[in-house]
Amino acid sequence: MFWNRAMETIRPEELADLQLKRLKWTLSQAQEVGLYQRKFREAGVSPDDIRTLDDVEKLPFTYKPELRAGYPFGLFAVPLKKVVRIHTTSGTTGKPTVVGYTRKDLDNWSELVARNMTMIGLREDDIFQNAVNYGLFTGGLGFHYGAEKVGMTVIPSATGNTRRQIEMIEDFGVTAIHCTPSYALHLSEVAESMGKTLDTLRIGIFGAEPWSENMRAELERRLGLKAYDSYGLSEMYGPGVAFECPERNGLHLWHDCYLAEIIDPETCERLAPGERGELVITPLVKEALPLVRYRTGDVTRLIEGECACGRGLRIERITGRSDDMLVIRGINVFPSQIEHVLRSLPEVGEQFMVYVDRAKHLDEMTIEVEMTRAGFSGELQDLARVQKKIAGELHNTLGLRTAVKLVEPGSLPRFEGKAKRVIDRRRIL
Ligand code: DLL
Repeated sequence: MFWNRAMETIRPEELADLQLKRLKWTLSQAQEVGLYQRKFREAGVSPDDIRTLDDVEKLPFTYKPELRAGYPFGLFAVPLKKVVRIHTTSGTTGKPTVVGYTRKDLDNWSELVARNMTMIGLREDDIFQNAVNYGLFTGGLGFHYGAEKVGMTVIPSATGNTRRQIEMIEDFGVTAIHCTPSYALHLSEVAESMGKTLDTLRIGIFGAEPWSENMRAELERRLGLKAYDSYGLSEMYGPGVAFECPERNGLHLWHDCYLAEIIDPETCERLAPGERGELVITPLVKEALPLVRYRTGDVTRLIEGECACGRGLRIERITGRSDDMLVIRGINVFPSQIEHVLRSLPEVGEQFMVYVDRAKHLDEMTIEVEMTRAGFSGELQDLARVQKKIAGELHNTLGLRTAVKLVEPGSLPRFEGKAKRVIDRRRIL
């Protein structure tokens, strides 16, 4: 079933014309932004040089740290009065990345999410529990409005209180649930311990973090539903960039709204069709925050050719990152953010180490922090105060609780070459 059959099954020649027209429009939007005026000048290219879709290779890439320069609203291509909502996502250091949406952006976004949900057979008579964070994270409101657009009965349950979530599924006869795959696994475990079988559930939408085919099999077995992968990123509105159809052989990337390229992250050269590399996206319809060749950092490959469902372009499930970003309980964390916080605290010494573990299906982050000599020889209650302060500062910046362990100066490993400060001990099932 289609939400927008014309766009979802558009013929390749027509699609190319549409993409080129929209690319040119996006570049004219980008011209409104100081960052792009400068970047185009430095690259010696003008939007008028773009005559074919392949000319996109003449354009400069946009890197996440560049978004920081415009904090908070400097990258918007429209006056603030046209921006009706903002979301944020992790930046690479102290301040978050801010994403603005015009009215039209919100309409585009909910349409894309509605397409996803219709594609997997969700309808007006479905009861949809949206068990993700409803704040600045795009997964909450993004799916909420998409599901309402389809006409489903939406339960904005948000996160937390797993037993209550399970009661809601049972009491309201929930047919579809959206959450991170790791939370879904936790939910299944708690449901089992409560002796609940959650028979009404038929569809699970899982995303915002990497997961695997084994995890899909486990979730389907334990929750008795069909599980679908959902990919997106805040810089591209949020969820709704690519989504699995019932064939579940790759995720359909909405080609009328996003122009996808795959590059070698080291050489920045474009790779041949089918090769695996970093996904670079130029959004084609974004008004408030236009972006040009945005380096997502996500590793995947393009799957060309038509799918049995009738739709076009697909990407394979995201298999990794080309940078050091961690996704912890659906929240993106850059080690540079941790470093930024720690370096701003006088009690903290030279080194730190970050350990990521999965305990009972949920991710935990532990940060070992070397103290300064003076800090470490202080009273025990001082140490407890410092530990609390560090954990508080990290929570403020990362939006995530971390366990902080203070250690003696000189006790953490020193690196001769590239420091390896993050040890990810999770095994993605
Ligand atoms: O995670 C948007 C989203 C919400 C997607 C709900 C799906 C469902 P950000 O917080 O900006 O946005 O994080 C984006 O998360 O660049 C990927 O590294 C990772 N990610 C998102 N979806 C998937 C997925 C939302 N299905 C970053 N598989 C992206 C693997 C994913 N990684």
